[in-house]
Amino acid sequence: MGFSEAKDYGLLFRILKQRSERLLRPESVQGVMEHALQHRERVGVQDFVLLEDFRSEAAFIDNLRKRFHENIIYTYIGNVLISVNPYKNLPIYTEEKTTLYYKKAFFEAPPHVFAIADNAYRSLVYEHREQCILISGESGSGKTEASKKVLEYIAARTKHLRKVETVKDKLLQSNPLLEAFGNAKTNRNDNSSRFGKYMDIQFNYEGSPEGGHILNYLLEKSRVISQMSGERNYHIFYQLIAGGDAELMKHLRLQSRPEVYKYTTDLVTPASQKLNDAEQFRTVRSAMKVIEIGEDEQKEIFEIVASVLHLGNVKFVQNDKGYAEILSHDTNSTNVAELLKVNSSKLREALTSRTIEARGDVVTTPLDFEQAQYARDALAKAIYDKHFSWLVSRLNSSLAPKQKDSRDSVIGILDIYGFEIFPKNSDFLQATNGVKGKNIEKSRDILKWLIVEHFVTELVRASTIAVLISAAKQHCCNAVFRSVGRGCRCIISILDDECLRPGDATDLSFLEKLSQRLDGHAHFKSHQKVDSKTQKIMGRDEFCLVHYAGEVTYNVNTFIEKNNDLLFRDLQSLMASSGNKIAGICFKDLNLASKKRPETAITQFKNSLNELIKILSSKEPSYIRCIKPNDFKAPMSFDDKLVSHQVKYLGLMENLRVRRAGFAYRRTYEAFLERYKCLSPNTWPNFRGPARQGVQYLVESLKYEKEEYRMGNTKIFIRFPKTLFDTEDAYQLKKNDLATIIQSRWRGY
Ligand code: AD9
Ligand code: MG
Repeated sequence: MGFSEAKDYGLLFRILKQRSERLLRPESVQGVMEHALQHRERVGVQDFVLLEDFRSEAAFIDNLRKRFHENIIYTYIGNVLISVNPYKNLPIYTEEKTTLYYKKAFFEAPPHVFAIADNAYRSLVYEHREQCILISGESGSGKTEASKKVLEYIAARTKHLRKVETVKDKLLQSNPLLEAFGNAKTNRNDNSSRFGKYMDIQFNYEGSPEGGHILNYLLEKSRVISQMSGERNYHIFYQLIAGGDAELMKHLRLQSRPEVYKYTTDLVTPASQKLNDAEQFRTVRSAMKVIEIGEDEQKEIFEIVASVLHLGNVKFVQNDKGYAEILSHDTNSTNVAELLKVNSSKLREALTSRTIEARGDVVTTPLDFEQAQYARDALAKAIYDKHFSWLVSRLNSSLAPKQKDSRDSVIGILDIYGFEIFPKNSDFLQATNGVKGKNIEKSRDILKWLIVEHFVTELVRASTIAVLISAAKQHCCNAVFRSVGRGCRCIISILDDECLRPGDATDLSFLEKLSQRLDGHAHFKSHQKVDSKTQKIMGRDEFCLVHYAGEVTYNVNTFIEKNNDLLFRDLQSLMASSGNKIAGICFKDLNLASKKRPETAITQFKNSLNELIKILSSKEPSYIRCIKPNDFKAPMSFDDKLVSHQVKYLGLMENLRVRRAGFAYRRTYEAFLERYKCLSPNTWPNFRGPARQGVQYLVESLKYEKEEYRMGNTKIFIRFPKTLFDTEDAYQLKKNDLATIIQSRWRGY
């Protein structure tokens, strides 16, 4: 029942006024407090700043656990959202929940990813500040799910606005498409993102999403050719095999069992998974349709995917001179050649020999058995990787706004494997107090490390040390990125130097240089030293970095090879001649004529990283920190030890400590008065004077102590979170009470 429908406003208002006065009597405030206390006992506090013992990690984890068992997965530290993966579907993303977050301040509704999204959206549309949402957490903690919820919320939030449905559909459908090609089942996550993703959602002047742009980082290429036990290759291979119709399968010469292909043999697929894959394949195709990838393009995409599978099955034999050969009746190589529309004998030649130009002479040398296998796998990786990047640029052309408006602004979402270093206290304090420049300075380092870690993870993924790559301290970051140590070198430049050095650079020679140059650095330990934590002597091919939450040992095996990222020239030029248009485009951009050495992987990565930093530096960040509650992907299971580790390396305790100091909460007088006016007889039901005066009445009625708040020019600043939350609790109770009165009075009429 709304006020406008009430017949006797005067009577109604008198009743409400009396009730509100009664509610504000000391004994009823007492009641509210008791009620709130009981509630907190059971479900914990919704913002960690309310914890009595805010320095205790045990209390922190206790609060997370309590809430988790009540199916409350979100908690704040001020305006940072902590999310614990529930590993089950909760009814918290309904339309009703969505509308609950429209135009709300954080403390006005239970913590939620929608609140982060709404806050970013409002800052963008009403205050014209560009936004980015940085999502961090370990693999399987829920980053990608959170990023999807942000997108869904924004789509729902803007549904009343005109003409943008197709753009929103495209933005939403970009997820299943990219996930099919860039996600895979790993031991930690059945749908693990194997690439970093930064997505801009572009808005027009009235706040409607008008387009989008995606940047992708470092797809895990090694997965295309081999996977760890229990893991799978990229989803699309299995989806195509399970869901492709007979005609397509015939065209692609594919059999319906992934086990027959070397690149997808490692895991026998259970029937239920096959059904799911087939279903997902339909989703992928319909996503392609929405994104306006036509039938012809789709066919070419699947030809590329199938050609990678056939390529994996190409077998070599050793001829009597000890060189590799492909038998002329080998159907796998003919399949590849036909699907990619390249000359089949040239393909066989390129896979078994190598042309080198030296001082104007062209020399072709045959490859031995191992080199040929390397060339084949390198080709498979290159095809898949370049094709993935092509897909992203294809998506971008479809997502590009039809008309570029100079007033366009964006919200960026960064979902990338890695963790954040936490800024030093003093700087963070300044950042929270609005010194934006400082904050940006800090986020530069955070991001550098974030991506470096991803890169290093990529390099070491094959190694035996499945360590959580943890957040780095600033100086550790320096060791990797900046000039430190003797001779002023950092790990990256030493690696590049070694890769570019003509002659016999090896992984071990790289390690040797590293040990010499970084000897004595507080955060670097060479293999000659003892690993203090585990008390184990490191292997001769290992080094150790001291990270935020512990020491991580890296194995240098294949560092040089991965950084060089070599694909033999013959294969490159053959692929550039492909009649499959997409494959041709993917390889044509390589400057084959250039005498210059191609950029190393790490240099390319540094460039794209700088690009990302530039983009993010101009935006205001919000943070979502995701936590994985157990290692079994199981609902209702909360492993204290595992969570404690994540709380440490996500720097959450430090975050909380900083948040407790200072007047962390601020609200404009208008907004504060509008929400809480029912809590003072002087401002209820209406207050006609200046908002500042109204708020003054409110704080008097609510008996705020002097040290609890400050009155600014346009805003009230509140020091203790408890003050604010008590006010909010009183408001919630009052609101319910008022609703009951209105309803009962009206029924009586
Ligand atoms: V990785 O670094 O890409 O390997 P993410 O992205 O952090 O990782 P993801 O979002 O993929 O993890 O979540 C893993 C799985 O947890 C999902 O596939 C869901 O099954 C589950 N999950 C995550 N968040 C939620 C949620 N809010 N509600 C329900 C969830 N299930
Ligand atoms: Mg992910």
